Amino acid sequence: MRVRQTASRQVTSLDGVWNFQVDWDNNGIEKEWFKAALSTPRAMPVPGSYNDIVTEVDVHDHVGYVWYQRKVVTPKFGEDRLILRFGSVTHAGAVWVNDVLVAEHIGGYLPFEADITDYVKPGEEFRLTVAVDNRLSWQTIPPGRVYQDNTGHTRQQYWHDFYNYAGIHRSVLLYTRPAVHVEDVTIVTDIDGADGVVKYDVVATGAKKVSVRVLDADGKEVATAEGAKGEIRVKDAKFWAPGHGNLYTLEITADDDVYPQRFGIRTVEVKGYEFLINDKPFYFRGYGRHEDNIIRGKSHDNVMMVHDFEVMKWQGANSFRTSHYPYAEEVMDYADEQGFVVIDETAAVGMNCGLGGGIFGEQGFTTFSDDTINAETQKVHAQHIRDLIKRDKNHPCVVIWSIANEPETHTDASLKYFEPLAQVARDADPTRPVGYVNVMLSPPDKEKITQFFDVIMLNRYFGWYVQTGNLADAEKALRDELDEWIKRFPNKPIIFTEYGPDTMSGLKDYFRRPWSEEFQTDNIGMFHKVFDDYTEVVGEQMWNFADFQTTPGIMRVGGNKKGMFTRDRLPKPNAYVVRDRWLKKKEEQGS
Ligand code: E9O
Repeated sequence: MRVRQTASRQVTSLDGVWNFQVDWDNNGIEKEWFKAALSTPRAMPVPGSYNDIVTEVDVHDHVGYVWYQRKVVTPKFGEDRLILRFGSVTHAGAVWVNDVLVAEHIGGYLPFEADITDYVKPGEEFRLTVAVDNRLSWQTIPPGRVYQDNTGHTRQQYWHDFYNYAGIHRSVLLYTRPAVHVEDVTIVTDIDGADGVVKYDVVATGAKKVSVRVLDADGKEVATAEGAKGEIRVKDAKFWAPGHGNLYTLEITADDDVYPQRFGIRTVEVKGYEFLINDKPFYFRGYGRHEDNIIRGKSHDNVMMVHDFEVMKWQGANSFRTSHYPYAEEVMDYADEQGFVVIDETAAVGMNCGLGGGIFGEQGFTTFSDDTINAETQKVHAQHIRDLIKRDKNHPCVVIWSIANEPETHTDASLKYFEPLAQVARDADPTRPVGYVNVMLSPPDKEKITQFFDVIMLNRYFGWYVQTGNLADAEKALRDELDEWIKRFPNKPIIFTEYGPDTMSGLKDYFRRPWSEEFQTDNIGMFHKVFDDYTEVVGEQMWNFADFQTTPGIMRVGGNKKGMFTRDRLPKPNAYVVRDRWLKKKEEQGS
């Protein structure tokens, strides 16, 4: 659960400038670096990706462990438990309090905690050490591979486009919590006329008494109930809706613990080709995004977060996808507040060797095989889906779970791999549509898994990766493929989750050729013209909100340049054209 300051929970932030050291030989754990102060520390901000903060290429490109360390004064915690919480450590973290290993976690985009009560004393100082490993394997989500190059350097390969930023990317908190406490709550809402129906289910092991109060946005009590589980009616409710971040709080009291869980009253449903929010057809306008910023890398930063939402609102967007991993909890909270609609995606990206290290690579190589992605990966992936849903289930902004981006889905092995995973998502949350994002290598005639999902999400690059620069052919190919999807998989709304060409900001061209600003306008305009002809298409999320950093590649110029905005969030000319379109749509659609 999100950490909240309440009468029963005291929160201390451990963010700041920590000590940092690269583990060149990746043997710090055997050498027990956690048992003493780091030998040659340098400064490193937390949260932050370390990669672009430094200037040495060896640190930037290091494959393996780096260490973070700081001193912490233990607050008074009385009879309570004292908990350490990391918003995310990318990709694996081991945490020591003095000499004691208190947590180990794999998975770079989700939070984890450690109960450190038994290892510290109030008022005393302790040494907090974190070993961070940026290595990926075939059994991690996302996958990757570590190898030695010809000169003996350790390198890492992965099949996703964005740069593998690493470090302690989100806030580190220390908080107190009563031993008997609210461990979890699930809130599901329905609408009945003008009223909201709120079903809640609290987990508070050992609690003698659980009661809840529903508070409106002003903190006024609007309903109460007794018991860990129940149904509450909120009279004349203010519904959460796209563009309307109306929120309530379920204030839970379990014995001595008080926990405020925010929620919104709204419904989501797929009906034929319609995507309904509160029974009204919704059309997605927006982007796939990245947690990516100059110098900060993948670090969460409130300045950048609020600015990005301002820019998205300026353009008339109403939604985004958390491509290609769970975003910071602060972002999900803010999307709730701003009434933004979110497609919430796991970190299952790059599970497609057909796309190679760059775009075209080891074609014909099967991704889902014993020596690559296998049953163990599937287990990790399933757990990751459960953890994401557990973290984000109470966010009204989340309307679709996307369980993977562009995986291989045209082989029998991939069918075997994904069928149970779709079910894992449904079991974890029976209330929201589930989908996955399809790649061009699996067109409708080859595709094998769409039947398990509620929506069709497509990443399409006609006119860019194929029919490059030929928009007439590109348009035909796009229409033909859309017709084929509708024929083979009817009654599933189609959302375009990626489209658009790389565009160098400032590159002008009378001939409107690929890479120019003119071409971005033409290519994206072609897609939009086609979307307008299909009622089955219920969303356009272009790729990408902003230019972002990648691994080096012959198709990358200082990163991926498919942004609507530059990496420092300035509009390319196309952004104004799309703004006109989206503001018009916003007026027509009311959100
Ligand atoms: C994923 C995203 O993270 N989709 C990629 C994006 C890109 O710009 C990347 O940034 O490259 C596009 C994959 C396109 C594959 C096209 C294959 C065409 C073969 C027919």
